[in-house]
Amino acid sequence: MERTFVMVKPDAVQRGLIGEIIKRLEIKGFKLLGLKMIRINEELARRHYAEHEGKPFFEELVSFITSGPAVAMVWEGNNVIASVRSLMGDTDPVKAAPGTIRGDLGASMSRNVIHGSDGPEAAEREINLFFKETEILEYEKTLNSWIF
Ligand code: 3AN
Repeated sequence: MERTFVMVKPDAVQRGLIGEIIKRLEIKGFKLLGLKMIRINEELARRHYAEHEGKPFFEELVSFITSGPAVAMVWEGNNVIASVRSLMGDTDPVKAAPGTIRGDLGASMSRNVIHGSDGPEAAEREINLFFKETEILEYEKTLNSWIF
């Protein structure tokens, strides 16, 4: 089954939104396989956001993402990558639809509370960047046949 990497960004940790964000993925029916609180260092931030290097917002993005603790997670489910992207909403919280995580909780493009992989290659790359294999748990959820 498909897996994705999700991060509760430092702004959301400071605002007390960890539980709210996890709840939205949990009640959708996805399975949490790995979770840890981390303080991202500059090297990891630059690798994670390598595709944005050179863009005007890149340095501010690195500085923001390293500015405080974040919560890194691996989630599993049918079409979990696209589904998490739609739960997240548009990158710009002003455009994100009400009901989405960014639409309800986000304030600005540079403080948009959550990251989720944007495709299968990114998901694999990001999961490997943040998690060791032993930190990802495999287990059965008996409810799965009622969800998918
Ligand atoms: P998404 O997180 O929706 O996949 P990306 O991959 O385009 O969006 O951008 C990665 C992150 O870079 C965003 N989550 C956001 O924090 C930041 N970002 C993107 N575009 C801008 C921008 N124009 N100004 C400030 N920050 C931006």
